[in-house]
Amino acid sequence: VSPSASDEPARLLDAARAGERRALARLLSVLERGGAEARAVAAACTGAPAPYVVGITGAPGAGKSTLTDRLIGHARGGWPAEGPEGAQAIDQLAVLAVDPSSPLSGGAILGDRVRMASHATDPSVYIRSLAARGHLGGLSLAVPDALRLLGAVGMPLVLVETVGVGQMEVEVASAADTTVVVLTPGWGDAMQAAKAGLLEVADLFVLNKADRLGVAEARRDLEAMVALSAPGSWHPPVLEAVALEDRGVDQLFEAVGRHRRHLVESGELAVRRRSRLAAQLRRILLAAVTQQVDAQVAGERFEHLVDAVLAGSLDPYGAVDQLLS
Ligand SMILES: Nc1nc2c(ncn2[C@@H]2O[C@H](COP(=O)(O)OP(=O)(O)O)[C@@H](O)[C@H]2O)c(=O)[nH]1
Ligand SMILES: [Mg+2]
Repeated sequence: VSPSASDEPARLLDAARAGERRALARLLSVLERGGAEARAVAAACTGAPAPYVVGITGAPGAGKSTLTDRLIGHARGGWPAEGPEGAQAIDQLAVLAVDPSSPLSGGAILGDRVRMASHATDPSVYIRSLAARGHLGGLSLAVPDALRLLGAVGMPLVLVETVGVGQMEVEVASAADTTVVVLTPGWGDAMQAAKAGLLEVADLFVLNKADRLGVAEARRDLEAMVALSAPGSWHPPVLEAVALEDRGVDQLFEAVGRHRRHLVESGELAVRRRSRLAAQLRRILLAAVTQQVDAQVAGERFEHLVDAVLAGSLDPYGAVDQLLS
């Protein structure tokens, strides 16, 4: 029996669950393209466990990819032992490098691949770049779909690196369970982050390139700004790291573990995930409605109504009422 098109996602998902990376890569490509096929993949992932998602964002060149590469190494040791759950193994993990700027994921991601090369041969680490190729709703829909898929194939942890600090990057990064904002001790870096809206979404700050001058000043500026933002039950710590030399990255992973425990114990993880899901449903609805509107506008009836308004026999709102009825 030859498999029908509708069997394809389920078959690929089974293969990906069994560890076939090519099947996983194909499924992610389907999600990037969007459309009916992507919907079938999303449906096949129904009920799958969610991975823990760590977003890593910050200006280009801050050292996100280098830091991510080092984080992989520390994460492979499992979640820290403290807390009610005790030590938990992380038997495999995925890294998604998300690039909203280039629809065909160009040079930036290639450089990232090189900087994450120390895990290239580790079969329990899956590294993939993701760009939205015509996915209706763009990356804001493709990323959650990809995360659900990675959970469905058994990834307990996903690190999501975004390339820059645009609005889309902030949106993607803040859709993580723990959002890490990477800054460097350069003049005005904290100010830039504040402008990009990064201070509000940060759960942890990392001052990377702490081997450079100006770390104390950068910390002072940042802490002053963080103190001004709304106080919650979690106070975002400011950590220092030299990713290049793997300094401070173990403390960073420990802090991610502490934040995760805080979210679980306070019940905030469930609350956050629910509101994220609500936002996703809203975006799907918006995309669907937009598609319907575009179809109306392209139709003959729409043109007739424009003519009617032009001729003075109908007002614009009345015309739209007719379209909606
Ligand atoms: N001096 C110094 N350079 C670093 C450090 N971490 C990364 N870099 C360098 O900064 C550059 C940009 O790093 P990359 O990880 O690609 O940054 P990304 O664009 O944020 O992903 C590379 O040349 C890295 O080698 C660090 O801790 N100290
Ligand atoms: Mg990078």
